[in-house]
Amino acid sequence: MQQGHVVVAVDNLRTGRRENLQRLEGHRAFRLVDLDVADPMACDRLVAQVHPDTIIHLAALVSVPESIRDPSLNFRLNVIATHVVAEAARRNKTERIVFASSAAVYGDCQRLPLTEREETRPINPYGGAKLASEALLMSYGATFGITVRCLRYFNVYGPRQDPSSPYSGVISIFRKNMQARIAPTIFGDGEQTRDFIAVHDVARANVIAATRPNLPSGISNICSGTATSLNRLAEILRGLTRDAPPPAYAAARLGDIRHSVGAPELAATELGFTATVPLEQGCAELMAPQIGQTSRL
Ligand code: UD2
Repeated sequence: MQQGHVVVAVDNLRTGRRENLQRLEGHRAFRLVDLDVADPMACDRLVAQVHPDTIIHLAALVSVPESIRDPSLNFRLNVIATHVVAEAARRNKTERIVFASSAAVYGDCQRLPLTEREETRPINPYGGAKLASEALLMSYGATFGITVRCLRYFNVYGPRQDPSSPYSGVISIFRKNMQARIAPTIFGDGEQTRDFIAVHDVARANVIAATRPNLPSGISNICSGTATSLNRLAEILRGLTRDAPPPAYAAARLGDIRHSVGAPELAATELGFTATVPLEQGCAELMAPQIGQTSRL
């Protein structure tokens, strides 16, 4: 919107919250439509009406454990919804689709850092659905001339991430615990590593992928390129909270990936995107109580 674009956000508010978009209410270049993108008629009608240059397809079931508990729901929200979006784009001649994919497509690969050329072997229905969606969209790109850019997000965190489920992102859970002076629980020995990326960087990657002129279709890791252990993460958050208790340890999570870190080079070359928010800075923003709700890094 800062670049003069009009944005129509589509959300069925299954997990999203209207309050998160409160500051955009009344903005003349923004509209929120309450709609399920997996509903073909409704989605097609909206795309025909809005006629967007680009669709950023973010709508999804985002929990790996939920995808294991209810694989059919995962299929509907992650594969069928993508097909519905692709069809709406094809029928209404949308030029570009940016897709929120995931590092989950790599599975538990031992060769690190993970490059986009790495083999994809998802180990849960969520990763499988994201990979199927990538393939479907790329095939639409090749057949119908739509530019498709799949962004493989690594571990995203940010101020409005919901900590209420045990399967929420670890940073949102640790933040909630530390602020309540409750010891966060580390599953396993805490030496597993993740590539954490701030939502501000992820949003910027989406803007670039949506607007960069002459961008070819392709796949990009959206990562920082830095591996951080859970022990180190707990130490950073603890250092930002007065009287925070030390973490407790519990048995490792079944199916937990030991190490995950992405190679950021291709995104830098093809998109001109590099993550800029260091984990310490992103965590400092989160732990500042009032600022965490509203600020922009
Ligand atoms: C993330 C994504 C998932 C998928 C996957 C790809 C989230 C929430 N999930 O799964 O959608 O893209 O990456 O590989 O972003 N942990 C604790 N204590 C807690 C919670 C978690 O120790 O209270 C550990 C957990 O065992 C794991 C690490 O923290 O080793 C990260 O867990 P997560 O659930 O935030 O994300 P992850 O990497 O399992």
